[in-house]
Amino acid sequence: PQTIYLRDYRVPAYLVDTVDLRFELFEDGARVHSTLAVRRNPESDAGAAPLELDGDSLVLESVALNGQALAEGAFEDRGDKLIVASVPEQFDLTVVTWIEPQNNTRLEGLYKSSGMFCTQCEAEGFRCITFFPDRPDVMSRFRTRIEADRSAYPVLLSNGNDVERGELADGRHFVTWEDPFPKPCYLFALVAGDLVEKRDAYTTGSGREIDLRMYVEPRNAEKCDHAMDSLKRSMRWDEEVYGREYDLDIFMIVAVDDFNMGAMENKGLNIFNSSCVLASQDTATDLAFQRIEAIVAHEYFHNWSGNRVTCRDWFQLSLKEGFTVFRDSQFSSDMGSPTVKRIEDATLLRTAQFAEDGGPMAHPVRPASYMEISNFYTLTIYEKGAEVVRMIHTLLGPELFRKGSDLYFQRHDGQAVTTDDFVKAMEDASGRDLSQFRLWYEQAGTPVLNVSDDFDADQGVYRLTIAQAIPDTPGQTGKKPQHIPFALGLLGSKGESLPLRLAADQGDAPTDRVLELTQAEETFEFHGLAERPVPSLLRQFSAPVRVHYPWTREQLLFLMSHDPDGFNRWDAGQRLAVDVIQSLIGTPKDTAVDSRLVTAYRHLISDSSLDQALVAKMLQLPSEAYLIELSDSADVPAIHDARERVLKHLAIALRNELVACYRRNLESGAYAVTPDQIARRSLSNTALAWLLQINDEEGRELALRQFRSADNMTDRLGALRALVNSDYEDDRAQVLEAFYERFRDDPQVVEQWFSVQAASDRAGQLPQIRALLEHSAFDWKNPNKVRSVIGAFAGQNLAAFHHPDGSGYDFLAEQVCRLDDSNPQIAARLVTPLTRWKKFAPAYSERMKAALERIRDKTGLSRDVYEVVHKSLA
Ligand code: DPP
Ligand code: ZN
Repeated sequence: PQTIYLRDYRVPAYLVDTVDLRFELFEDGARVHSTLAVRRNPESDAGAAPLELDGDSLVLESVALNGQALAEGAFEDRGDKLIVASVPEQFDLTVVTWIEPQNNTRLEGLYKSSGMFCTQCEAEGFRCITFFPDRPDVMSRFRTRIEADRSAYPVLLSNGNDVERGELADGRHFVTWEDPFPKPCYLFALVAGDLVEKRDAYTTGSGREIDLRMYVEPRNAEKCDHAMDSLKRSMRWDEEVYGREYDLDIFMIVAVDDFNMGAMENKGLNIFNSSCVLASQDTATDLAFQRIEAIVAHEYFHNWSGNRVTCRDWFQLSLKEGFTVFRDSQFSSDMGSPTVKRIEDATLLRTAQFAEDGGPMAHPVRPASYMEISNFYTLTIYEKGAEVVRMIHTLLGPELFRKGSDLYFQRHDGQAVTTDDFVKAMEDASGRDLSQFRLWYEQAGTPVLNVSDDFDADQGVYRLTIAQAIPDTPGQTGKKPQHIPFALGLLGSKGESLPLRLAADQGDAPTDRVLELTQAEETFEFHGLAERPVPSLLRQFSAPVRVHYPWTREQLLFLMSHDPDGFNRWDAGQRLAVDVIQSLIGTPKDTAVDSRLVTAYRHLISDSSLDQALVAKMLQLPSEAYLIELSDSADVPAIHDARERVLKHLAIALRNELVACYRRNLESGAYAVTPDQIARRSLSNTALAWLLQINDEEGRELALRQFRSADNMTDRLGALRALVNSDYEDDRAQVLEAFYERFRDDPQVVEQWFSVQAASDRAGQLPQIRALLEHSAFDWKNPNKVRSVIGAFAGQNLAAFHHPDGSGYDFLAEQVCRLDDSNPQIAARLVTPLTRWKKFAPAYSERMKAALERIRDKTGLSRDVYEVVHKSLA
């Protein structure tokens, strides 16, 4: 496979002003008639170059220029390109292709899912539908006519407004859609199926009435309310916070079961993975409700950050994804608990994105090269990209940031632009110089901040010295220091916030401030302090960096109870727990656990005056994945064992407090997804899980009762998970069986049932995983099923996956090879756990490497998997 470089970018030689599509949909295939109004690009110096269109898996039936069929020899069909050597300056090109959606298992382009036709065109799926300049800087107005059997496909949808419909011979019908907004072809969408329609309406700030419609399979008709409400909240929020109003008269959401991604922001016609949009109290957990709200918002926000202003090329992917993730996280923060949201975002970043940034697939937020763009829908592009935007927001403040985003949308509406254009708008609106800040887009790797301090008691001066270093990553060494917003506070011995007075300050000094780091090393002096303070560093996780500072356990305990910054209170607890767990790795079973950890947790569990949402987060011990990420040569079974010992020690010591906590938080009143209720359910289910880890009989009875009587999925699944992860084998089998029998007809719930087992060190050992793959509800063609068994096993059941005999690695390699032929995007995703092989102790890493080599040696490896495997072995 070829590597594509950012530096090779050239403007397109030809532009396409309009696209006229006609789809004839049949059971054995589809015929696509496409007429493009093409003209030479005045900004290109390619002159009368041949016209080159992209294609993939197409059967070409005919080509005509200005209505005249082209003879053999006037064009060349190379499979991945259609080349017309000689074309005038301006012309219509009509291409007819035949495709087979019913056999499309890659789920790119037009395919069938549960009997309906649907599309996924980002990034390069449109070329699987027809020959086209498949690049985001070619923006066209689309008109789409869909023809299909009326009884099997009564609903026919595409982007924009439906302008015409009618009957055809043989029980067929058609609908024509017109999208007035020019768009890149990756935003094209088509849906045809037997779907029920849920309607609602929204009135914009300027008084326009928008028709909101959801289309789902009839069995899901009762699972739409939450997404619809989330959509309306998103529309309101984007008007209030960003001044962005919706622009078409109709906004549609469709749910499909087979989908590679979470959802897709096609103009006016968002297509969602069912698991990211359908919810009811009985079938979806709190987590799912929150995720759905966030994803509906994300896709809706793309209408401006992505669709109205789009990417010039795929190296700029973070332009839309980083910005839109930032926007959806602001939204979620406003809808729920800001501190909890920040903890969740930072946890994902520190666990998974840091791992990516320290591994063989590390790449900058704006990559310089790729082989397969699908491999770059990563945590770095999305989550780190969002952190980069968030840092701009922190540096500019909310008002100037809004000025910057207004300027960006105004300046670039209708254009395909770059991350640099985004930063430039922020600079121009604020007057700030972000030239050094741009390194965040160019340099990969997680900056490491080493912080040291000293206190001069005579002068009352506290000096903080911060050194930054950015590790080497593939293809990048000797990096320059970055511009880092570093929020901090200083605490006095009674827990009071001390003034942060720098030498240059006049007047009152703040107790919370953001330092701007720009040098490899710099020292800040805080004046007027009577005693040595305890530093609270990187408050709110103000930058995606690692901070090293030698806090003592006493200081961490102090910050856990006194830091006014909720995020850092949580972080102090995490650091303490990490320290305690790490010190136990590889020690004898009876090594004592620091009793101060027990005291701290007792306080958290018992003091109901604390913010319960924060407490629910603080009670979660650092995950195995995070502990692995923090180590250089991980021995996973040893990490698993040490973490479990700490958990059991806490559970035994706090047994009575856990029972009391469980009872105190038992649900009363009607189910609602509010921060308060979410916290209560999280606390009671954590208590239950801990009690079952120590074979507590009362805990067992509470879990069984909760399983039977729960009126919502969070509690039902909480009880199920606690029992599945316990030593009560008979109960485990019974609840698993009962759960399946009740929900066997609901794919989203069956997926949860699969992953509870696959992620469990009790129910998810390799023979059991293999049995799940044989289960009648498992379906290799459905990405959600693959993720819920194979993904959950390799990503969450870490002690089983890292079995010392290497069987987990071999298993994963086998499944990757199997999936590579049918769905390369999903296969490439599944490789991820193996790419981290250098992180593990030699006995493990050698076997992981061998598994990667086995995948490498498969014949006919897809470009997707090829890139991941070869980069990992390089
Ligand atoms: N569907 C993906 C997202 O919304 C790609 N655009 O992030
Ligand atoms: Zn997105």
